[in-house]
Amino acid sequence: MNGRVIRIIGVPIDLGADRRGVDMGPSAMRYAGLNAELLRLGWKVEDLGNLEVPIPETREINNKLLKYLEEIAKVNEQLHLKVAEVIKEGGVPLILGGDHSLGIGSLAGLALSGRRFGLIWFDTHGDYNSSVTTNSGNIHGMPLAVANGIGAKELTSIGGEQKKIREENTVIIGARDMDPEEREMLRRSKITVFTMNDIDQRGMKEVVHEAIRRASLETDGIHVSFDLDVIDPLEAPGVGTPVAGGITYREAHLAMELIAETGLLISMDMVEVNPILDYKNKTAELAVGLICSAFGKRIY
Ligand code: EXY
Ligand code: MN
Ligand code: MN
Ligand code: MN
Repeated sequence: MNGRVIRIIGVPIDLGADRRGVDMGPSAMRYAGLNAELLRLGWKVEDLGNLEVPIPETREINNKLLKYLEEIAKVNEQLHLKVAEVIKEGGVPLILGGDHSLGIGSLAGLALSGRRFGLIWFDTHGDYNSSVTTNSGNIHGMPLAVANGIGAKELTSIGGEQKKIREENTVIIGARDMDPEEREMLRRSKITVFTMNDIDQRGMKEVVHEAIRRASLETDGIHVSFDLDVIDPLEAPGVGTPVAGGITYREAHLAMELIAETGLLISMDMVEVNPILDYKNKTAELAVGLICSAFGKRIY
């Protein structure tokens, strides 16, 4: 490997999701042998441990449209500073979730680091809601909108007032469950959305090549935000918001292998592993396998 260090940051947060348990995702992925596997690939690895996630005084919700806003803002404030620090030191941030609300901090940290990055967001969902459009009030359904400057100021202002992503360099892959308003907002944006139908019709190889082309246009690297619920629940049961008809185990690995081949991967989130809903740590093991494919594991 090129001497760069992968720095692992655990974010044991479940406040952005409805189902408890996803806060144990970082432990489940470590338990599945993440560090040893990356070392075996020749990477230098430094595990920075877990960020502190505040325990809310009560689980009763005071803001039904932005549940646990203060706590989630605090965690993402910490995360964005850590991500920027790792990038500035020439390291590779690998952020383990925890629910997808951590995407707010990852993307704000990348923006703070000054890198011009493209974004490939693997997800069943658009994660493009705000307090105006959400039906659940769960902030893990909002991070991509927040990164595009849409939503609660407490979240969009983390890392500065400016938008953290460029729409023309942002691609969603695997969408199959969007809320009506977020779908409209995405349609009006310049973000590219590849649905499951696109993957069925064009194949994962063509979709990923197109995604890489867009994410690398006038940027100096790609951030991958991988939400494990993009994979079919039959192969990844341990997720908080499963939706039938997802991508296959092999399509997911092919996508990671194609991205690895570009040499453009600068950082990665792996989120929404919920060990309580999993079967014998199968989903966490798949997550570790996908991380290794993204960081250059060769089958042959
Ligand atoms: N769109 C729904 C909502 O906003 O509640 C579901 C969001 C699920 C978000 C998961 C992390 O991808
Ligand atoms: Mn998501
Ligand atoms: Mn999702
Ligand atoms: Mn609504």
